[in-house]
Amino acid sequence: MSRQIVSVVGGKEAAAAGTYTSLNPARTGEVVARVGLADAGTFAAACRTAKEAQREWARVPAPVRGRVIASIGRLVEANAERLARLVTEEIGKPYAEALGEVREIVDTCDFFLGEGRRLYGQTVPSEMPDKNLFTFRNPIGVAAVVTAGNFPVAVPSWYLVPALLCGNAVVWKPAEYAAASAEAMFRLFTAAGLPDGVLNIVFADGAGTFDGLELALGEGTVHKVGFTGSSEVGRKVGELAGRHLQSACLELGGKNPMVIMPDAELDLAVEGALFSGFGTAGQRCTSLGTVIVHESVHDGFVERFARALNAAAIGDPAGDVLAGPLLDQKFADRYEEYLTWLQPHHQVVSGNVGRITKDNPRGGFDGGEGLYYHPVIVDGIQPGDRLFLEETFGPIVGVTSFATLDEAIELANLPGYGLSSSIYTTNAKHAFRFREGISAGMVSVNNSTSGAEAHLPFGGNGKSGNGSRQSGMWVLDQFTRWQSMNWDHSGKLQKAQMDVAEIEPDLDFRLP
Ligand code: UN1
Repeated sequence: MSRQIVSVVGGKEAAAAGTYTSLNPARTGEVVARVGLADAGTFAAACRTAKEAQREWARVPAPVRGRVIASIGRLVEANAERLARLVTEEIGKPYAEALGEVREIVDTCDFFLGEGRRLYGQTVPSEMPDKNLFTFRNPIGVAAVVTAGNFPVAVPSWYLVPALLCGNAVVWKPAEYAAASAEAMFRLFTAAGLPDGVLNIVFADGAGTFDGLELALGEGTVHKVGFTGSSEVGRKVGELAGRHLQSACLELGGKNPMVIMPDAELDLAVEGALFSGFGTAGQRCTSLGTVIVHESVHDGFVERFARALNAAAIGDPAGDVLAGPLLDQKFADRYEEYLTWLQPHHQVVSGNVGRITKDNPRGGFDGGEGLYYHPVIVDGIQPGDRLFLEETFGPIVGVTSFATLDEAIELANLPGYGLSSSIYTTNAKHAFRFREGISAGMVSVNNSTSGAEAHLPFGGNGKSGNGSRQSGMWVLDQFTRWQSMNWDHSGKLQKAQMDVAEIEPDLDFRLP
């Protein structure tokens, strides 16, 4: 039985201007939810409601807000299997990965429930006597958060949890194709006792969201924009926020490189490349883009990588598989376009290409009604190729080779993204040289490009973002603004820089 879901603003269901049908990508005949889509006006109204609610929420002591975050973590944990099953049903993420994704929300809550008792400011010495300096972290106000559906619950929690903990209200616009998962998470959050209007969920299409955001920014009801999605849309969101003198928190695409040194443990590298490239069917922003492998181990690596991929299971995401279907038709269409970037100088070393069907099966699997695609390894990638330079969200990994580490680093940086990266080596010098030279915000050594832990800074540079970081204590700078205070209790006006005592040194002094 499919669900009917609509936006919830200020604790009340909001009117819908259109509908969207969220389908199960493993069986596209199955409707997961019918989603009422709001218009720009509703989005802007939600931001006004959030602004109202935020005042009271900010006055709730931070340790008490931390207790609410603790309750969210408990509720998510108690509903983990149900939520994970829904994620698997709605976006086709293999169940084990979906459970891991749900775990990431709990980890985020575990981190931030304690932050309620910290949110440290500082006491700072003054230049003058009888004067004290302090810093405070103030909530920003309302955060408008727009998220993708490849991580329909974990990545939103990276915004929602710290934003709420810091005393902000949130208007959350999840991806339409992951609406049921988002709505379930919203219910868990509100069950923890958040006052109405502190967290609002608005389902809308891209255009409605953008127009709504523009309206709200104009009305002064949004003070932080969070966006996870493509570099193309991120640019527009960043521009819009910039016009309103705001810096958005942008988490965008990636073309994440994996460098394999001649001293690498090859089997470990193969395992890492397999998960990085094809876990979540290659649809993580941290998914592997290109393997940059040393020429001396190139042939051995490619042969083992192709063998490992051919042995891996692709199929029903409820089962034990490396990958299920693509997230949604929109992603399948885009992926088919990426496949047109294959050139005569490329060698597909993984077998068949394209949609898995009766006429193009993968072993005994014909894909049924699902959006299943053959996972592809392409060797012979060259630096000028689109497949080398652009993000290809989906199950396709390129391979190219290099002679020196400096050349590998140059290749790894060439596409101009800078989210995640990886090097396989047994030599510490290579690992640190790579770390220093790579432009990515995240570096793995002997590990997958994907699968970051939930309490390290997460974010990218270049086309992967504007330098903002999520997760751990670093995200606090997104959801609070520093306020400095000075308090003079000397009873007189002491002027900074001017009324400062000076102790005269004897600068001519020299040792005998
Ligand atoms: C994303 O795809 O937007 O590090 C985030 C990882 C996950 C998050 C990916 N923890 O791969």
